[in-house]
Amino acid sequence: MTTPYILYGSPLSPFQRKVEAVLALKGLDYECEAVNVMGMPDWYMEISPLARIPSLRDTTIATEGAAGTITDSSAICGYLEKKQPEPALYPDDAFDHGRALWLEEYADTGMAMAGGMGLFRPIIFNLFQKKEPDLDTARKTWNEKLPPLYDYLEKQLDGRSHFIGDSITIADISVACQIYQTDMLAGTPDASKWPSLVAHYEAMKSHDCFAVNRTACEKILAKVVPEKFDLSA
Ligand SMILES: N[C@@H](CCC(=O)N[C@@H](CS)C(=O)NCC(=O)O)C(=O)O
Repeated sequence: MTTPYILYGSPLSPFQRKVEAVLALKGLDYECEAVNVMGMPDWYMEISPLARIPSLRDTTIATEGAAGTITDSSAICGYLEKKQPEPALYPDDAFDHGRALWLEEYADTGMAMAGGMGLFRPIIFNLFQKKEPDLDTARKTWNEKLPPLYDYLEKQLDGRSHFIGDSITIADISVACQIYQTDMLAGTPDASKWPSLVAHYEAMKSHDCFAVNRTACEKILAKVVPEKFDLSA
């Protein structure tokens, strides 16, 4: 039996992770089709003119070409919320809704620029190309760029289990996806500095909605990164 959704990208992308978590929480089946970010094929560029993963295909709309596809994780998650409203992952209250979108953006832009571009890429892209990992850049990110981002999130959580209300929203998912990106290579942030954030992250990381993506990431990284890097020194 075929599933209605095809997700183009890579499980190592924090943005694909976000979409996978939303699909899982909403109980929607999907298949993954790999797209290499280091050399995107022409057929994919037609779907994603900004050359980004992930993109989602709804095969009930079209099975080939750009028709039936949506690119950008935030657009995809918004689409899925409309397609399958339960469980709701965006707050009903207007102000809370706005805050959830802001925290999603904070994660997707601020955290992704720091952790993705400044830590994950300098290590992983180099390793995939059989070069030495750029640990100087990764250390600078870990010790200087990520802490202020975590300080803000710690204040936002203020000891609570979720960023907004008592259930998972797109804010919780987006932040956890970005922390996982650096956790894969360097471990979790320091719980003595950011206790609420680390407790939130640990709870999110072990949630079933991340299970499929985590297994896929662990499989890919097992050989390339047998041990995490100590970036604290
Ligand atoms: N705003 C986009 C960002 C997607 C994004 O930046 N994806 C990265 C991979 S994690 C990418 O495709 N990069 C391609 C490149 O830098 O060439 C989203 O939310 O989906």
